[in-house]
Amino acid sequence: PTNHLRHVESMKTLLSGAGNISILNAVILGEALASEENDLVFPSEKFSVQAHVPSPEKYLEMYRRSIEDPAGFWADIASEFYWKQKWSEQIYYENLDIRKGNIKIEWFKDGITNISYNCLDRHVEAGNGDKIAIYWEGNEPGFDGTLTYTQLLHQVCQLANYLKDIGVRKGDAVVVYLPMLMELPITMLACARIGAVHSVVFAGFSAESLAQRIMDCKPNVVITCNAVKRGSKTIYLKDIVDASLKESSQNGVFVDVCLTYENQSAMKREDTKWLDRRDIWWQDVVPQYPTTCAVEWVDAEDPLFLLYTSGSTGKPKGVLHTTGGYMVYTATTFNYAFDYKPSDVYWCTADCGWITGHSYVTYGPMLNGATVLVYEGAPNYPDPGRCWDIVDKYKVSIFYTAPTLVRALMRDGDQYVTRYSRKSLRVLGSVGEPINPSAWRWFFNLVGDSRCPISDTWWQTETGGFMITPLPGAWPQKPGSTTFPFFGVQPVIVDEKGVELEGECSGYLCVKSSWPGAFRTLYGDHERYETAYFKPFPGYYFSGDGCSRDKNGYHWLTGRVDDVINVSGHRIGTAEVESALVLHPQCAEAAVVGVEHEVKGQGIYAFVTLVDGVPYSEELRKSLIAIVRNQIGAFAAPDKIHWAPGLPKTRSGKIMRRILRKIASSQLDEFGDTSTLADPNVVDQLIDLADS
Ligand code: 6R9
Repeated sequence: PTNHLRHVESMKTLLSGAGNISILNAVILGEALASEENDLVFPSEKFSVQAHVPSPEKYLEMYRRSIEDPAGFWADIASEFYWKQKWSEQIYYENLDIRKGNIKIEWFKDGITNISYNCLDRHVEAGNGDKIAIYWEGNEPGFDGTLTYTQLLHQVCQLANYLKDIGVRKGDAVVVYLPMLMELPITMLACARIGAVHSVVFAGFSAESLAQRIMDCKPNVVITCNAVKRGSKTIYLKDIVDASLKESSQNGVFVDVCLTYENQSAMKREDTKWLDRRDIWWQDVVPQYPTTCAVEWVDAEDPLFLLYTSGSTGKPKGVLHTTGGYMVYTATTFNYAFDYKPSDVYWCTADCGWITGHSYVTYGPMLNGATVLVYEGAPNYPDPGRCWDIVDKYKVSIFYTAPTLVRALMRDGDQYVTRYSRKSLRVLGSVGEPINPSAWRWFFNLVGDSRCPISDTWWQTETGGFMITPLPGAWPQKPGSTTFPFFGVQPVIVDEKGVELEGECSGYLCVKSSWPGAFRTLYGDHERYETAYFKPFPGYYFSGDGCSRDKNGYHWLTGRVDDVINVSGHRIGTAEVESALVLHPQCAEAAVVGVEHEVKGQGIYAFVTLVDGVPYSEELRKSLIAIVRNQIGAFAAPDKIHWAPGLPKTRSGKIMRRILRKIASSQLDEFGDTSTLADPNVVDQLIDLADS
């Protein structure tokens, strides 16, 4: 058997010894238990018996089949969807080994389908058209709306018809810069319906970042809204789009149409700046189109969307996902990892501007015909009890969020949680960064009343869907561990030479063989795709994460091992922040590292060398932070600027980030080997300036 199968066997032995009721009670009561083996949180019997995967044995049986007979395993699942034409005999083709030629991944080749059809029409035709597809909750309490599956289908068709009418064709890119209005999933599904490739840009990105993405994929149409309120702040999105379109046109990329939704609760149309030949109000055109629209049938390997993410260089990577494999994979992972039942009300707090919103606000849930809650506002507005207010209002049963929010709410105090019933909750979820055991326990004990398993899902923009995740009800959890791989996924931990490690180990997390939801390329740059992900450890997909595996086979993610930092679950390349800083005329050089942050997970710590003769000042510090906000977005603003007369470099001029990380986290006695430093005095200067 594979390495992982052996681990599962050892876990079974563990379970047979630990299934005693006193441990179970102690864990459920949240008592601190001394030994590691006792640090297991068991699902209740009541939960397990009703779960899709009720036991380790069942998991093992399904997992084994998914590895030994991937074709049979995935064909059975794929058959539940509508295919205009079935895929060819060979269900998948892959070459993940760079030594054997170009990297290529294909699933359900020659299959013809449409994901929008499978998200909408399929449910309506099955008689579920009256089921609520979207509950929408506005920023202001009391401001809300709903759409049934039939209504959602109609709205999607109207927009699809409009887009076709203005000339959007299969394969064309459409850039979307919208907040969490119902119009965001509507837009994604409308693009997919006509075979257009959506590129959703998180509406917290700056004009500069948006322009960069527009120039990369050259859409004819951008879809936005005039403004949005988040908490007590109003954000003028249309102004940001205007600035980005100005910039892109100066660089020769012209967008014909800017379709703008009038978000009346935030801004009136009269107050919106307008360019007549380009800007069109959504409400003036879209509702006039027919509510039916023939589907554009696409090949399983036709692109579905582009989503830019950060890498270790300054230029964001356009991750490209295709249709068939992504469809089957997001639907299946959603179903199992959340133990989804048709009666569930599901809420994922992620924004559709990130991969979590793509796979687990829109596609995964809707492929399952789920009722999805979409929340426009900030999770702590008007007070830190808002999430639980919403949970009670809609009887949310599956709540999926990020550790940064859990930690923030934990700090605000238990009274905001206990004020609400939360009785409807059944399953909790976590994503974006490692969840520390104390936050895990608070989430489990307080929010979920020790009743709801937590699915801590490890995955990435690149993987399309969950890779290592608990299956609630199947086995005990260890707070902070993402547990075991999903069906069809073969994670391996390798050392720096790329040798697969066995048993209890720690190293670089890679994946052997493809899975249906894997990304197929980086848009316009297949070479970078190969170099960044498949060259570091030949034969494997390299995730960029560190990971250890304990003696029971549980996986523990330890964070990025590349120059990417994770701030509140958002991936930010240190090089991106550095490139922004050096645009400042008084900044000579910058080096950015991540530093532990109580709420955000990691904070951004920037060492800045000024141009000769420029004095340090508070004003300058502010303008350096402002330049990052303007270049990337507010979420990437440095938490700390550390003045640096010089940076620690090797004699060949390479910045020694290891030392900078130590200085940033005040671990001043642990520099390790500094003998390769070109000028050792630099370190002392930096320490002296730490608090200035
Ligand atoms: C889905 C998403 C991916 C990076 C990934 C890793 C971190 C995500 C995690 C986790 C520990 C988890 N990450 N989920 N680390 N435990 N459950 O977040 O995609 O924005 O591409 O970020 O996030 O470092 O490599 P993306």
